[in-house]
Amino acid sequence: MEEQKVSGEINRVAVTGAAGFIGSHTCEGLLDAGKTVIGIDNLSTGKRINLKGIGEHDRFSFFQADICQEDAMATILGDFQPDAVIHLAALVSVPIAEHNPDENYRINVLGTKLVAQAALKAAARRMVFASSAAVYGNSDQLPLSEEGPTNPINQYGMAKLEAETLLLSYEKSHDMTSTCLRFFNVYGPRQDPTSPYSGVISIFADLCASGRPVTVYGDGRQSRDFIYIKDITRGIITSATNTELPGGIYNLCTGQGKTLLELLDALKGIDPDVPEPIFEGEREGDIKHSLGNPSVARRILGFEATTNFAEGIRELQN
Ligand code: UD2
Repeated sequence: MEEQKVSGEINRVAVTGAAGFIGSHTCEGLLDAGKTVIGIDNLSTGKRINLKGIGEHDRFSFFQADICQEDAMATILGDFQPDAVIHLAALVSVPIAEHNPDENYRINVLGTKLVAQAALKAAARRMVFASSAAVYGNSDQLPLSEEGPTNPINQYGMAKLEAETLLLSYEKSHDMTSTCLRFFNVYGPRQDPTSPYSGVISIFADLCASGRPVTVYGDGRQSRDFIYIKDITRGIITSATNTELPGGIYNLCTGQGKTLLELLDALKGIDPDVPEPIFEGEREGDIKHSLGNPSVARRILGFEATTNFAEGIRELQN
């Protein structure tokens, strides 16, 4: 942790939500890129085991702290003096956010504000925020584009949208480049499969690995823009560390929809003996298709999701 802040390059990066699925992969990617990293997590849903590969790394330190504790955040970031802050900590469950709107607001909006204020106070030059395709709501104007309308249909999406607005207003009034990345359906190793509201890929991969049948809600022809974790972390890290890139709002997506039937085919390609799926009625409130437009991120960030779907699924079973 001795190396000094050098103006120009981004060397010191703080990551909130570091012990989560996306956070832990992000910390690994930053360390691989030679950065000095601190990870902050209150371990409410994040797990220490996610950091087991980097816990002893000499350029990594972990702090168990809550983003809503203003003093703790000010102290941690003030001591570390990050060049960039990547804010991934959140109340991540859409249904839990729906049932606890105050908690959702406290963590996903006010918590983001506190992190941004602490980042500014610590003179961070860049901030990256984990937003979500949930800000688009149930739009039929596919593919979903940053310039298109936002119309969140749940508390989670509303909070992410409000936090985006807040961060962009900070960018206007302060000397901190803010980048809001709208993640589509992220999948990859370490994603928790245990909740009924976990992402469908983690649930299916987990069931298939133990020879149990999956349940498909609906006819399996619904589609999502599934994006592999390594692509997501590349987008996050580039946005945080490339000082040439402007802030703003960007989709992180592949631009290619995959149906659940295609997902089942990919899983069958790995293990032809996976049991036949059980088909049930559609899940209430489900959307049929979700698809992002990747062209703005490609043009401005130079971002491209390169992981082939079948390869990404194969990585889960290793
Ligand atoms: C996301 C949210 C969800 C809700 C929704 C609103 C996550 C993980 N989910 O769902 O909470 O806010 O956006 O649009 O963030 N499926 C099955 N079998 C299973 C699990 C899922 O068939 O065991 C289906 C599910 O009914 C859906 C598709 O798989 O049609 C994708 O489900 P998902 O929860 O991974 O993602 P999504 O975008 O529907």
